[in-house]
Amino acid sequence: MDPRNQFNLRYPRSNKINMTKISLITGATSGIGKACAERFAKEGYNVIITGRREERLQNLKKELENAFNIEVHPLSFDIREREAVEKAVTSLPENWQKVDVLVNNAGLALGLSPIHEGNTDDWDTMIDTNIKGLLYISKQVANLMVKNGLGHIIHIGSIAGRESYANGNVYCATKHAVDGLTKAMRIDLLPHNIKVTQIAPGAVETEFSEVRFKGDKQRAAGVYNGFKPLTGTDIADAVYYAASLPLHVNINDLLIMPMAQANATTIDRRN
Ligand code: NDP
Ligand code: 8X3
Repeated sequence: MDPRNQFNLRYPRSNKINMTKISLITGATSGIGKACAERFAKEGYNVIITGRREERLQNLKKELENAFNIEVHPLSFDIREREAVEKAVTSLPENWQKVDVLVNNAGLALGLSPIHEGNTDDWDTMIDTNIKGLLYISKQVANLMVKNGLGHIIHIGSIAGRESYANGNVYCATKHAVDGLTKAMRIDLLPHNIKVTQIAPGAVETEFSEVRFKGDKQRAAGVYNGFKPLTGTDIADAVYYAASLPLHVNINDLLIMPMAQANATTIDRRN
């Protein structure tokens, strides 16, 4: 059998074309995820926003509904808790179950230490959030997409998933895992008309470094000294671009860097 024909690809039912689309964005309380929620809402999507900080989710819901005349469904849970993730997705009201786009963005780095001095609690948190959390929500939402016969999963990877840098060991490993899962999921979900994309940024100025350095704002600010980093909006633009392409086109992978950053560790800080 010609392997190109093995999936008997089906295309979306025409009655879906004019329905309001839904995007589910994890980690929408800050940074890249918040910018993605804003961008999809601006484009007329109804959005499901997730994160642990309930008050921020409620504020964002008000803001987006007022600004863009769309609907927002906030879901507050810790993505590391498998049962909480399952409950959140399986209890979505029926009109929120046709998720067109899942943006797997929730994630973090904690610390920057050589392997023999690493904090093992921090390792667990990064692995549980960036890999296991991404898997838990992907399984649940992919199930909905398989039922719908269509979908798009977009992972926020990182330059840290392409290169390992000094003292970044476990964070870099989690983002290498996201890279591997992007490729694996694309294969598994191909027969179900589900696209899988990775958007991998270099330095983006968000709360990321403040989280990595556990509230040390001065050290966090130093990460972006002397050059113009990317913004959450720059990444949201790329995420939306990937999501907006025709059905037959998929962006497999995009590596997006600030102009001043050549690779994970070479940054021109003369400005
Ligand atoms: P922020 O710290 O600004 O945002 C992180 C988001 O992840 C928050 O909304 C946070 O929500 C959510 N999150 C973290 N842990 C959990 C958890 N246990 N359960 C649920 N949600 C969680 O950082 P960024 O916007 O920069 O990071 C977003 C993604 O981008 C991450 O995956 C990061 O690895 C990646 N990235 C970032 C880069 C950068 O330079 N900033 C570059 C490359 C990739 P809450 O705290 O409310 O739960
Ligand atoms: C975040 C970018 O370079 O701090 O993924 O790892 S970096």
